[in-house]
Amino acid sequence: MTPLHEVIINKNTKINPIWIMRQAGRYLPEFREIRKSNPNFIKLCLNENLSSEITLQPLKRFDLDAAIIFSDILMLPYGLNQKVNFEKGFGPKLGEVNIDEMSRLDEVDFVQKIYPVYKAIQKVSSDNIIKNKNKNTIGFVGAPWTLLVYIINQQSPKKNLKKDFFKNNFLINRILLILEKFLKIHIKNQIDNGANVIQIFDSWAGLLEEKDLPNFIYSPTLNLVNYVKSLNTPVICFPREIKNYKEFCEIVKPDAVSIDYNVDPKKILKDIKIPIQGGLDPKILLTDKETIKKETIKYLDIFKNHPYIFNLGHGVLPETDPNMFEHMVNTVKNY
Ligand code: 1CP
Repeated sequence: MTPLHEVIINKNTKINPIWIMRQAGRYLPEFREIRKSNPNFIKLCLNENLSSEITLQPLKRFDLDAAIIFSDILMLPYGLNQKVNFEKGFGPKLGEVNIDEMSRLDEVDFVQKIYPVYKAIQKVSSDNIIKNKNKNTIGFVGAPWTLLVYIINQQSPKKNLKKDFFKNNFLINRILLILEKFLKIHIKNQIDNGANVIQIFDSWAGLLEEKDLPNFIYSPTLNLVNYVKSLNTPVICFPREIKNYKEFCEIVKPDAVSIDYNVDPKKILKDIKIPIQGGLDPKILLTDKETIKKETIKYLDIFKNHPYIFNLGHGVLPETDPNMFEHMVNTVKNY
């Protein structure tokens, strides 16, 4: 069994596997080199040779226990024929929603449009670095709520969330139903091609008020979690900055939960029984070796009698020095 499966399925507390959100990409010079000659991000994700190579880059440098496939949560709206562009210095820009066209889309056309993502998963999961070394290939999707945010807002809500976001209830409900259908298809294809853990990223869960959580987070995510479980694959949820992780876990029941860096690790340890992942503030990697070691060990100490997967509390920052990243990985491995 892989170390990740040992922790998630067998609740092993003796080992601390490690992988890092956004480990493939921005902070690595070998990624920037490829990116320089591939200005179109979507096209890069759809180039299975390059996207599988990028996926494996961090595993060639560091002793990580899993690869996360180099793709993006916005490949889903792209597959649904919404225009998606990534603009330098701005982030994602999405086109208008054509709900009738989206409703008519069939499974074959969707899968065909993003097929190279699945080919890349096949390549990664059968590579010797993964297969012979007992490591996982992590597939992922954006949670329905976070995807809805991008689809309707047409850009990151970090910049601004449309004032009339919730106005068209009918449209929102139609999109949520379409997302449910195609997220399941996307998950199934990733698993069929070699992904053996699924992570659901709900990066914008923290935008919602408590009264809206059942409708937009609990119910649609529970539905997906049950679907992944039915495919005998462990599922990790990352409801970033949600007001109440305990309630989320009791209702949605993922196999493991990833915590953000605002969560008090000692408190969550008392609140939550399922395996926990992550937590360390990515900004710690911008400090010095001593601080990195101290903060990394702090998390390992707190969770030493709890099934725990080491990770950060959000993605690794682009300005991170790979040597500092390595120092963190080695601290975990030598613990
Ligand atoms: O070179 C570049 O400019 C591209 C930067 C980049 C990269 C490397 C983007 C644009 N996406 C990715 C890859 C990516 N995205 C991965 C690959 C695997 C990995 O190493 O982890 C994953 C898992 C994602 C997931 C993703 N995309 C999330 C969820 C996680 C999170 O960080 O909260 C989100 C919200 C996105 C949307 C997205 N993709 C890229 C940008 C700039 C954004 C918008 C972020 C925002 O709204 O602030």
